[in-house]
Amino acid sequence: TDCSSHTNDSNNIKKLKRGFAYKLFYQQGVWPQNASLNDYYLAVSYTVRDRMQQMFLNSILSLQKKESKIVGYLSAEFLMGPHLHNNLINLGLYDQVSRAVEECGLDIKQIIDHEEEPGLGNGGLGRLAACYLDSLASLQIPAIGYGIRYEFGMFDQEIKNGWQKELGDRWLQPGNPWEFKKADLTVEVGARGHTEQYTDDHGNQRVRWVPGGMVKGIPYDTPVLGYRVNNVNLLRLWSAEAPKSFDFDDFNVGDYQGAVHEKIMAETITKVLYPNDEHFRGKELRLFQQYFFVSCSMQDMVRIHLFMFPNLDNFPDKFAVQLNDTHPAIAVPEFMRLLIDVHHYSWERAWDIVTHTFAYTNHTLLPEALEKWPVAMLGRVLPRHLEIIYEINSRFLDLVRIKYPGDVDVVRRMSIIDESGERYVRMAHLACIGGYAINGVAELHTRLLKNHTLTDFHRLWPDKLTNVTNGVTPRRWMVLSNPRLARLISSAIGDGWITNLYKLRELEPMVDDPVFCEKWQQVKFDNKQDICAMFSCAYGPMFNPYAMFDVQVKRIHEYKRQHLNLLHIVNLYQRLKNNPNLDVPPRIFIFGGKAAPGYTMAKLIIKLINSIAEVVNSDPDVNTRLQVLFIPNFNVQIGHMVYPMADLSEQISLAGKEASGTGNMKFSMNGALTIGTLDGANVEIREEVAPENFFLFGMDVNEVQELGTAGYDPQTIYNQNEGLKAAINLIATGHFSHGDRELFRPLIDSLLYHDPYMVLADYQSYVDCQQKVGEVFQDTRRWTKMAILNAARMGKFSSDRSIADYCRKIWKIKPFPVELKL
Ligand code: 26R
Repeated sequence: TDCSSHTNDSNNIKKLKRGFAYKLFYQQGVWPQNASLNDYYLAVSYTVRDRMQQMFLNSILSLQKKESKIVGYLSAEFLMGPHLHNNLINLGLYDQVSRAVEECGLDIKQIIDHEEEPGLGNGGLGRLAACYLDSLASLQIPAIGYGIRYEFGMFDQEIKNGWQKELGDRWLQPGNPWEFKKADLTVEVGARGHTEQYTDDHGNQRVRWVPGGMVKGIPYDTPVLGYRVNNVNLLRLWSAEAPKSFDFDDFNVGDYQGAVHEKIMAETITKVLYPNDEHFRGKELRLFQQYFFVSCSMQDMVRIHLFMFPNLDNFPDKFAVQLNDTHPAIAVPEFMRLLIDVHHYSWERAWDIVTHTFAYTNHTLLPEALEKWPVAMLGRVLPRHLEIIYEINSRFLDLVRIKYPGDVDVVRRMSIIDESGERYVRMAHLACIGGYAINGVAELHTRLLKNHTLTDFHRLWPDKLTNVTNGVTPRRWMVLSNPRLARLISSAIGDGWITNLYKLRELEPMVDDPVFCEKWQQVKFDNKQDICAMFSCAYGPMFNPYAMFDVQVKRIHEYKRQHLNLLHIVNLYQRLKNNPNLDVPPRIFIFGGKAAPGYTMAKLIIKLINSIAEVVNSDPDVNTRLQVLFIPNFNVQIGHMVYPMADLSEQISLAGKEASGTGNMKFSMNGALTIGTLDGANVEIREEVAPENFFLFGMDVNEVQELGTAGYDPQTIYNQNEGLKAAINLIATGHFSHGDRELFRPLIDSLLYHDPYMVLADYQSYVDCQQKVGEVFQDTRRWTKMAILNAARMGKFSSDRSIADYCRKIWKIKPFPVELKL
């Protein structure tokens, strides 16, 4: 049998090579000898795509079976990352394609790295959606991810003179081999205009929306493979186009410009992803983006449903629609409109269907991130929806008044309309009222939702709010990105862990096996060397793989406290300058992350990181033991290299601010230890790995709250802490800015006079904890044991567990395996 599988292999490799040649010739229109790397990337991708097609079409058929229930995952962001590598792994074709490519004289790594990643998301929320699509398919749950096909995804970041520069991300330019345009599934979406009452043919009084304009929504489908299963799910992204490519009426009356203008306006809708993370801005185009993709998606699901059933009565049995934050919450009034105005349901029956369809996930507690649209704006863009929202609200508030007679304050607090000043529509309230379930993304986060942000809703409907702790896919974040570690683990315990991450527990006894521990260290060392080699082009051979790699990669935001990390670095720098014999291990501090283009303070933090790097890295007194590196343009692709090489994972947000975090999980799975606060999922990570394997520091949520009410004064702390004072003064006096005392003043002033995220309050605890980290790192055996135990105990943080929780607690869906019929 060995021999025959060998012939199969070489047959397949032959077929793959023939496939490449065919695609080069007929698709790319080149001979192999003048094919570019891009031609090869596309030829290989199309060949791989062909291998998915049979399973893809089979799976689409099974979506249309009456017995299967489908998850509609509505998300304004899907941060998928590169497809080729992932598809090769999920198909089990990596080795064969790699050989075939090699026999064509090329390197599979080069081809994989050539892919422009679809960066259609900001950070945590978008990447979570992508991990969930992977797990849904792998667990054989029928699902469609619905979103927006942004022409420009997350901007590319360049560092110029230490500052962030944004560049447009033209990810579609080289051609996207993974999507299928489905022109025949085009839908129409209205905007603006007015509503009117009319009497229908049967004499019924009805309302209709007469939009002022229309756009077309064109779906582009990307197949989403599961890991070694026949189920393939669908990512359906909508692109906006003008209804007619040319308006002849306007042209004939001579308004050529007007006709072209209308086309441009329509195509603006899906042009660009808004790069604001956790800071809401009431931009009209953003509101329309949200409505556009939601309307397209709801119409699409209604179409699919009516293909199988005579009416929409049983829609909630066929679809569970998840709202990924409030960005798609306009789905609630949109579905009401479709049911009442288009399908002529009564209000009561429509409301019953709607409130059995939607479930809402909250991803943030930051008040400035909660979406609230000015009533006037919403009424202008979506007049019918505003009417429906008013009606939902009025009926809901009747219920509240019955439940709490005489309590006018609770009515004010729970209303969908915020009337404290300018009037706003609170999208979180709309989502809470319009769905049957609400969930937070980590135990602590859900508790805070119950006790603070959504406490009135929790009191009214005690069963509605539940927790589903986030998770990440071990296929991408271990198998794909850390092949050395995956091989080592599989050689020790088999490969069952890839689909059942709890199996990693079987690694626990290995901590006493010195051979295994040594191999573990070697993997980490090799991963570190890879990245050193990578950056030696830009920086020379300065990075030492024996140093501790201390990493903080995530969006740059004050609540995530990159500047707390920086204060420790400056403190360490000063201690090293003062005492050349200081007994600390060499460390490389690595940062990565993008700042929202309009977030001045975050951009200043990036400048400070790079300014400190410049001084520290060029100072021979310290630079053999302390270095700082800012990796530009942190994205999924760079994440693949970063998580596997980290020794220490920085998860240092102020307790109560990070809803969950998911980078924290990716680091631990790859054998990094965490220094962190009791925030988000850190709490559960620490619980799983045991407190002695986690470096905890800082105030907990209660202490943060108490300090806030007692009156927090950062200046007192500054005045009483010599080390802290010295670090801040060094920055303030221009040591890192060529003597310029003004450059970092906004940051210093903010810390000294406001410090909204209590950096100074947690400073000493952080520095002490870092001291302990350094000591443990010098005991290699101990560190390695802790790292192995961290990875071994990550079972809970597989997105497979999260999706299983959603299925059981919220969607009431069971797996629906697809048979492969050839
Ligand atoms: C512009 C505004 C409306 C906006 C607010 C917030 C846009 C984007 C966001 C992103 C938020 C919702 C987000 O990404 N939150 C993150 O979600 C992750 C997945 O649940 C969490 O791990 C992470 O803690 C949280 O910050």
